[in-house]
Amino acid sequence: MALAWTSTTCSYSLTSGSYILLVLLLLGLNSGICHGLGSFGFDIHHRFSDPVMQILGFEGLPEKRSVEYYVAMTHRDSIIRGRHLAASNNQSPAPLTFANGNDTFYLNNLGSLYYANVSVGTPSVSYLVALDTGSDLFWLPCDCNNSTCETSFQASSGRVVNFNIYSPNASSTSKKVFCNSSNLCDPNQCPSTNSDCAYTYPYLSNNTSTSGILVQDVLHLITDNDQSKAVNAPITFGCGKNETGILLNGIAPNGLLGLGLDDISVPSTIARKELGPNSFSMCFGSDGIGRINFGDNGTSEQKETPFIVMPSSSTYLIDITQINVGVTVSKMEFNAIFDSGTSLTHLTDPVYTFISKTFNSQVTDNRHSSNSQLPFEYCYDLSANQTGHVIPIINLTMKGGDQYFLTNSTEIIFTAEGVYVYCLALLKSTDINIIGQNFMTGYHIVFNRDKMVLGWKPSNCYNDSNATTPSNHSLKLKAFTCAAMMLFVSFFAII
Ligand SMILES: *[C@@H]1O[C@H](CO)[C@@H](O)[C@H](O)[C@H]1NC(C)=O
Ligand SMILES: *[C@@H]1O[C@H](CO)[C@@H](O)[C@H](O)[C@H]1NC(C)=O
Ligand SMILES: *[C@@H]1O[C@H](CO)[C@@H](O)[C@H](O)[C@H]1NC(C)=O
Ligand SMILES: *[C@@H]1O[C@H](CO)[C@@H](O)[C@H](O)[C@H]1NC(C)=O
Ligand SMILES: *[C@@H]1O[C@H](CO)[C@@H](O)[C@H](O)[C@H]1NC(C)=O
Ligand SMILES: *[C@@H]1O[C@H](CO)[C@@H](O)[C@H](O)[C@H]1NC(C)=O
Ligand SMILES: *[C@@H]1O[C@H](CO)[C@@H](O)[C@H](O)[C@H]1NC(C)=O
Ligand SMILES: *[C@@H]1O[C@H](CO)[C@@H](O)[C@H](O)[C@H]1NC(C)=O
Ligand SMILES: *[C@@H]1O[C@H](CO)[C@@H](O)[C@H](O)[C@H]1NC(C)=O
Ligand SMILES: *[C@@H]1O[C@H](CO)[C@@H](O)[C@H](O)[C@H]1NC(C)=O
Ligand SMILES: *[C@@H]1O[C@H](CO)[C@@H](O)[C@H](O)[C@H]1NC(C)=O
Ligand SMILES: CC(=O)N[C@H]1CO[C@H](CO)[C@@H](O)[C@@H]1O
Repeated sequence: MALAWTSTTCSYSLTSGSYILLVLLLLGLNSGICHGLGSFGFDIHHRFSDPVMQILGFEGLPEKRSVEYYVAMTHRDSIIRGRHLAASNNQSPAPLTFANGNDTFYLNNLGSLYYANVSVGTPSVSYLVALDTGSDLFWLPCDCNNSTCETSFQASSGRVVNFNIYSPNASSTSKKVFCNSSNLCDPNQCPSTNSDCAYTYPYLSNNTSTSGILVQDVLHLITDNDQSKAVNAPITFGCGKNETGILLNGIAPNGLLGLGLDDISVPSTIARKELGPNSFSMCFGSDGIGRINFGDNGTSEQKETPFIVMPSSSTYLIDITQINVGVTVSKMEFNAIFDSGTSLTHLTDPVYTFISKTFNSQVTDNRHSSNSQLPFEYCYDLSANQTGHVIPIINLTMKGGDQYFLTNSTEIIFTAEGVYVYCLALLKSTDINIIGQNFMTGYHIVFNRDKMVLGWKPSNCYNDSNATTPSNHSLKLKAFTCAAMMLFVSFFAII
């Protein structure tokens, strides 16, 4: 990897600025969905990342998985495109994707989320939006300046990346949305039927919301086949004039695309326009590159589990019936939300304690002596010459019996004390269970809204032959070498 830096001892190659940015609970709170779901969050501080990078001399170097890395990736796009697969099956009509491409990008310093480059309006303007299966509204920063939305992002190298800001006035295809036309419109701000639809859309993270007016404009899509035929989908979305909370802290700074079940979401709109089957897929590659396709219902080889239908909930809720941690099996039934807008997995007790204690009992490395600054409870020391770590395989059995194997149950972290640890990348929740994006790595995941099933299949997002598959042993060896990825914990202040 050209961007890697090798330490003088050459034990590891380090990629800088790979933040594990915690707790991005971008779950829609709208329409009473989340009654009874308290908000929760974690103490996150910014102070580590920069000192760590200064000490190690990373300042000025490009960061893997940073915006700069992403920009570099787009320049190398032709190389990546050359390796693309044909769509997963020869579906007719062809699946759709964003006009700027079906690549999605894992950006660590923008909240450890997957982003896509979408284009909207006439003339078409591009936005780097976070993809969130845990909420419904698509919104863009709109007619705002840096007092109420983020207009730029500063990489730790100092380079400033400016974002595009949407303006209905600047797009000839923008249309007004009237205040009686959506249940998202605030009835108190509807003096006449001619008025704009004012909305406020809150997220589960504390004091985090977007507000503004709903507008309609075209989202530029293309068919994901050889023809790349343009399809302009009229979409109702939020002209987000005022963002608050974590949305002003580097999470989804250039807009967010909700992929939930509600009518307002982009997949729902595409399905209503009969532009394709009512299903979409996301692939989460372990190299940080993914894919998104609308109208993809997967393949017959994929494993599946039904979505749990809850009135008033538009999230992708599934039922887990059994957990295997290495040699230990436990029948425990619980629901969890599949949420690409939350970077880490959060589970409540007794599941959290079962997984972590059982994991701990089967790990042979020394538990890292308690350090309140680590985000995870169970961390283990890695000695400088250690070439791998052996961890128990974790499998979740979904309703219906299919197993979901966790390809990324641990994260390697470089601590403030300057040592390496690996941690079970799981957080304890007090209210809801969320399968976050870290547990989706290595899968092509299908959100089939027609059949109301979740489908999954191991994939590296380039082709399926090199996909991650579990070994037959109950223990999995995760080797890390000079080329391995080292993650720095960075705690990010939530105001
Ligand atoms: C969120 O709000 C709750 C209740 O006010 C508080 O206990 C918690 O610390 C807050 N979390 C964050 C990250 O600010
Ligand atoms: C999308 O990905 C597929 C394979 O996954 C590839 O064949 C196609 O060229 C890509 N399309 C675009 C527009 O990037
Ligand atoms: C998004 O795609 C457009 C068109 O390919 C490109 O000009 C733009 O730079 C991309 N945006 C980012 C943030 O890379
Ligand atoms: C930001 O926009 C607001 C409202 O449009 C305006 O009052 C304020 O002066 C602007 N601030 C800057 C720094 O441009
Ligand atoms: C916002 O923009 C104004 C004018 O460009 C600048 O003076 C100010 O420092 C910016 N504020 C922030 C918080 O970036
Ligand atoms: C958009 O155009 C309308 C009508 O011409 C005008 O009233 C409004 O101030 C404009 N908005 C912006 C943000 O320029
Ligand atoms: C932005 O929204 C927040 C929360 O709804 C509100 O407190 C604040 O006054 C709004 N700011 C502006 C400039 O409208
Ligand atoms: C996808 O949809 C097509 C047509 O609607 C159907 O024939 C096929 O069986 C579906 N595949 C899966 C995996 O659901
Ligand atoms: C690692 O190095 C230490 C001392 O530097 C040594 O005691 C230990 O045996 C080595 N471990 C392995 C697995 O080589
Ligand atoms: C875990 O799940 C995978 C994929 O379904 C399966 O092949 C493997 O046998 C399972 N391993 C255990 C220990 O249950
Ligand atoms: C798949 O793995 C093989 C062996 O590791 C490697 O040679 C090949 O380049 C990989 N193919 C892709 C597309 O990554
Ligand atoms: C972020 C992260 O740790 N990704 C890892 C997920 O697992 C794959 C395969 O085990 C690794 O290659 C990634 O580095």
